[in-house]
Amino acid sequence: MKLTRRNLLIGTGAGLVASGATGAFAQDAHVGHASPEAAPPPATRRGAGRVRTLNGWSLPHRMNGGVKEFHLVAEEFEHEFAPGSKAICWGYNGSTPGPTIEAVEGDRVRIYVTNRLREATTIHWHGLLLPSGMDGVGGLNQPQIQPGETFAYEFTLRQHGTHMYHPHADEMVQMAQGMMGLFIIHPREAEAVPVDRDYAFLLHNFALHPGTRRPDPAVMQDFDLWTFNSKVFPAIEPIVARTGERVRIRVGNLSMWNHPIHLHGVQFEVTGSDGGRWPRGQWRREVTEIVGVGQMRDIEFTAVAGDWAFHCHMSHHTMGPMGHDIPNTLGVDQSGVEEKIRRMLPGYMAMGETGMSEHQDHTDSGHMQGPENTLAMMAGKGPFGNIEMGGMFTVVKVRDDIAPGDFSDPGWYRNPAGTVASRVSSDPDFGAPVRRNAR
Ligand SMILES: [Cu+2]
Repeated sequence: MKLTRRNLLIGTGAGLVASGATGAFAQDAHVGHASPEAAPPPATRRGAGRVRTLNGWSLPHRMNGGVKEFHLVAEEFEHEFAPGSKAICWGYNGSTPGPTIEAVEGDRVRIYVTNRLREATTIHWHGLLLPSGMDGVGGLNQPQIQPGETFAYEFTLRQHGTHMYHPHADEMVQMAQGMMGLFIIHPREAEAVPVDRDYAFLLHNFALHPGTRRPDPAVMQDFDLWTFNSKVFPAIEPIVARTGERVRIRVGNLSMWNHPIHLHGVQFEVTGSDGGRWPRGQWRREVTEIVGVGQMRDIEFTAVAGDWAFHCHMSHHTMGPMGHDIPNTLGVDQSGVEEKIRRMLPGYMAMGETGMSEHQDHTDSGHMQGPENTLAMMAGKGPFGNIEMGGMFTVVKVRDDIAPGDFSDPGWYRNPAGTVASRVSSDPDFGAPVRRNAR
């Protein structure tokens, strides 16, 4: 049965279900080969890229006779969505999403794909213009890559833009376990409007039911974890910039929902997609951009000092795990009921009467502890208290004094005096509040 917060809390869940193995997995990351020609940069978390992959990294390559060679290894490992929530996931080279592949328009690339899963896989290069036999649909374009085998894909990059890679074999399962990655092709010529900071991430969803350790591939709508690069708030890195810098954020969607991605504090321009950077006359000014399933969108803006929320606007997508089939208790007087249930189920808490913010992670006080390996519905502390978010949420942190290339978290914004909303000591002198339909 599906274990939800509700049936666990009211005692019908009959304890925790641990699906799959537990414990540490050897993280067996493979990042290319030693190169006699040009030693690849050390396989740091960040790798060799120009793009800042949120919480992720770019895959080093080696040159071999004018061809850029990469090596992806499909495998299983343990992944942490945020402290307190780990799962056995699938991905590439020890991470979900897999490392970002970066190359330049015109490059000849050869990508080795080794399958260390226990079932066949392939990789589809989503949005890339290439020969049919390199397109990666198992059975249609190529034989499946069986466990233990290595295949080579080779093609010339005839475009630039923000793209993705993902399996086209048992897609429902393999993508549900986290198999995906970014494939970013830089234009050959310098961009007419250059950017100072270039961020990228993929939107995804995982059905990691409370108390379990493997994502459930059968779920189609009611997911538990809504992720930027397989992380949830507050574990998603902030997007850091210096005041006045031009920032690009590339967002791709391999989840099962469309996501209206919303940025506070600025009007951004939508400047590109899988189709590359659009001609300037097509740039659109927006504050929310829907990134549809299977789509990419690039947004750009001039950074304005402050701490600015950046999130999906589907309100369930900025929440942690929840019971989707619970009755609506908003406004329901539960006094007395709580006591009665507590006699049968010690520690039971009636919830939802005044709202859901009691589902905040109050681990300091020991309040609202969920099942093992399960995040609270809301989390995160800011300079003014609980942020009450989860899932697809992070903060764009812009400061006047950030050095170029410094991506470290600058802490919370220090608001200039007199620029913070605050409690007033006496009622405003409006007389009776003006209300519609007042009698
Ligand atoms: Cu969303």
